[in-house]
Amino acid sequence: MKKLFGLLSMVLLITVLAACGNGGSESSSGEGESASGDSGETKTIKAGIGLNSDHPQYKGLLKFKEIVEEKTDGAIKVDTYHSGQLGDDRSMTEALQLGTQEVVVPSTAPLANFVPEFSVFDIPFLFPNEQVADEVLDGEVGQELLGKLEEQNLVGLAYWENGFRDLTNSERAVASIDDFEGLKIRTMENDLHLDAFKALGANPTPMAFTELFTAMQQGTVDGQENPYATIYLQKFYEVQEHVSNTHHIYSPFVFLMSKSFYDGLTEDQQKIVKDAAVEAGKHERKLNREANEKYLKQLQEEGMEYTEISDEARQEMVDAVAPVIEDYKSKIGEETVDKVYKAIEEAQK
Ligand code: KDG
Repeated sequence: MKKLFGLLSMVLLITVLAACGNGGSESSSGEGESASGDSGETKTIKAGIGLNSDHPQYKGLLKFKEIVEEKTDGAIKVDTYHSGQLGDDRSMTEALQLGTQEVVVPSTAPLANFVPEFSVFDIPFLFPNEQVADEVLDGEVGQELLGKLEEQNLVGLAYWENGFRDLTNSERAVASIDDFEGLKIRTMENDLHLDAFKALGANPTPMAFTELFTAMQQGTVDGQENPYATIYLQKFYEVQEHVSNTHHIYSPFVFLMSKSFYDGLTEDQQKIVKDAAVEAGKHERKLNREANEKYLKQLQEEGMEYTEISDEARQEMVDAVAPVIEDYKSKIGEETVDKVYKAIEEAQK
């Protein structure tokens, strides 16, 4: 009897341990030996983003899941989390460093707190359009920057797109630099963003995306800046009245993986996750561009007042932030800044 009890306890213990190894995950793909797996044990990727499940970023994440689970025959499964369920960009990135989360797709702006060179993409009015951004990011200098993440225990697998950021607020129509005066604007947690908004005359506050809606609703801030897709899909029109096409910064996303997790994959699996991140990124960029194009109209249909920024007014903004950019060149790293400017020039030829 004692022996039988001992045996039963052992079986129970093994079952519990196997379940823990699965990370208590939500997805239900099969376990077992696979062509791409090394030991037959299923590996689980917890992938989180701050935006909600309607956003193209989440659709991109689902595409990544589909490719990886199919190509590894279920040896790697991907559990996806949206709306900051796992935290904000910064805390999720820290979780990757600690090895308690495997994937996050943050904007490059908060990532500059980990690798300062990423702030090169926070230079206002840097990219003229998405096509040039693609060439620079997917080209030599963009890939070189991804390489710098390794020192931070992170692996940058691909760039995705957040997009050109536009200003919204609940106070007044913003048509020129004068209209920024005193506006309480939430920015991402990034010093260059903060200083650029100060130079425009606004009163900026850095804040995690997960706190933004409530801050606007309660009037802690008057406004924020994000691409139209985010403004619409996160229903910011419920708490914001004005939108202007400031297009002041192009935000890339970086598809990040925890280095300790990546290093534990077989070579085959590393290739699969890398290719999947790139492939899913192409899908995400396409959906994101379609979304940004269609949602300005829908924002107006929801009652937001749209103000067009004239070329002249935009030039005034460019001039106002120029000293800030000068000041940041050495903080970002002159070499990186020069390389990016050169790559932009090349991409326009
Ligand atoms: O999933 C991405 C978001 O967490 C965030 O990067 C969105 O642009 C963003 C912002 O304003 O914080």
